[in-house]
Amino acid sequence: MITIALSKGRIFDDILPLLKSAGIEVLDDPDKSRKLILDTNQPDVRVLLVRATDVPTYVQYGGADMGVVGKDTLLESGTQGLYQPLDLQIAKCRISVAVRESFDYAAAMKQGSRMTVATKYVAIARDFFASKGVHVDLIKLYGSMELAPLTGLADAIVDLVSTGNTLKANHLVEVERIMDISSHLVVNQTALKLKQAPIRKIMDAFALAVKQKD
Ligand code: PRT
Ligand code: MG
Repeated sequence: MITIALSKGRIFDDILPLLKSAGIEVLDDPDKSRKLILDTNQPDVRVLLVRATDVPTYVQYGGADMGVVGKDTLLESGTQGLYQPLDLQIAKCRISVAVRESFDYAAAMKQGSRMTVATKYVAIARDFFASKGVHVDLIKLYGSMELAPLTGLADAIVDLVSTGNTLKANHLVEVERIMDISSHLVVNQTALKLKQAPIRKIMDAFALAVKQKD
């Protein structure tokens, strides 16, 4: 049995064509069913639905053999014991700094000044501002980061952006792009040894499909 950990939403939607290229079709629709373990047309392949941030944990401890997870989540959670063979080029976005339209970001980035930054991505934000030599006070949030500058909780946020519509709707502007993000395949190292043939088959099909797309 090969168990693949996925999160609902954009990663699930974007991985379906890649699974199909590996001959795998998920039989349940996660939006309609309450099942957390989904069958596929392959009797020896199943899909686990877990929170995006839990995918590395499931794969690291062998609860799943492989999984798909955003680079943002990998960077933030650490990747010990995870084999990361492939950038799948799906669920693409960027991680950026955003502030209120009226906020003077350039002044706040001058040496000696202090800025408060709210984010779910504390590690990524800390590394980024440290590399710029700017002192920031970080506030950890778990969602709706856009509210922080609007309520005075923080001067800036570090968050994922794809179309930019969410920032715009909340009168925020993207002032700096920290890095581009896409989702990666992660594989449990022991599973790769014990179930090498079926895992390699899926990895190779994914790699080919990614290559053919660009
Ligand atoms: O939602 P939940 O708390 O369960 O977990 P999650 O947010 O980690 O999962 P999910 O499914 O929302 O995101 C999974 C992965 O998708 C992330 O880890 C990213 O790698 C990737 N991804 C790609 C995105 C986006 N694009 C994205 N736009 N994740 C989140 N967003 C957010 C963005 O922050 C904004 O609030 O979607 C909103 C809309 O974005 P705009 O710019 O198009 O308006
Ligand atoms: Mg989300």
